[in-house]
Amino acid sequence: MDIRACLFDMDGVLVDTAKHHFVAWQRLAEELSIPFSREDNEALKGLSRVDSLEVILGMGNLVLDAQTKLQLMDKKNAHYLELISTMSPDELLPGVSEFMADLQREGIRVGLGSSSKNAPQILDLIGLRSYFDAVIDGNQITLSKPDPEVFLKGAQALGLEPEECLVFEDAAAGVDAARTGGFPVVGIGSPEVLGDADAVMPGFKGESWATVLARLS
Ligand code: B16
Ligand code: MG
Repeated sequence: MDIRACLFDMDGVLVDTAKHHFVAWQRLAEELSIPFSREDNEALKGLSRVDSLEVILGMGNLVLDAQTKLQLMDKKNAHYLELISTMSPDELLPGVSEFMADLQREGIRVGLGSSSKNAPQILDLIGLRSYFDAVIDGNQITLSKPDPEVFLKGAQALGLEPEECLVFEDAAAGVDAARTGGFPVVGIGSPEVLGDADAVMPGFKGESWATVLARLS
């Protein structure tokens, strides 16, 4: 494998924003009288904001007009932005900074492939922005994971082919997206959920570019 870049998903790979998404979606679901648990939140990982809302409305068999859905999404996002406003580099997942520094030393290019429209702001809050050669997020895509659009645009922005970019993903929908696009992919989390990835590891703690490559060989 001739891998020249890494494409990172953000939520759940670089930083644990899932807990904040959960709190914000749960408050909205409560207002709509739809029961929404932490397990239900798992299914939303990697999905766009609108797709996440559709899943929640589906759970409550609720059909709403487009205008109301926009208002609900704005409300959820305002609460989410409030929750993440105090986020700092302390909230980077373990080993992420060290891994980024190692990629820089090794001359491996770095891109973001996140469904989140809040990604640029979060990269700034967690102090990672300077590592990224390309940032593709929810603002530049029309199709949500498991469609590969976000990763294909990432590879294009780096001027590379999919097989030259290693994707890191924590969501099953994201692993599917990478595979459909022809990217090698490392799952971050448990093999039960991410078994379709080329390799699965719990996180970046103790990892380096050399150890990740060894997992793929
Ligand atoms: P926003 P990722 C995804 O980010 C999250 O996993 C998902 O839970 C969220 O709904 C989505 O971003 C959209 O986020 O509301 O901030 O635009 O995992 O693709 O980095
Ligand atoms: Mg994710």
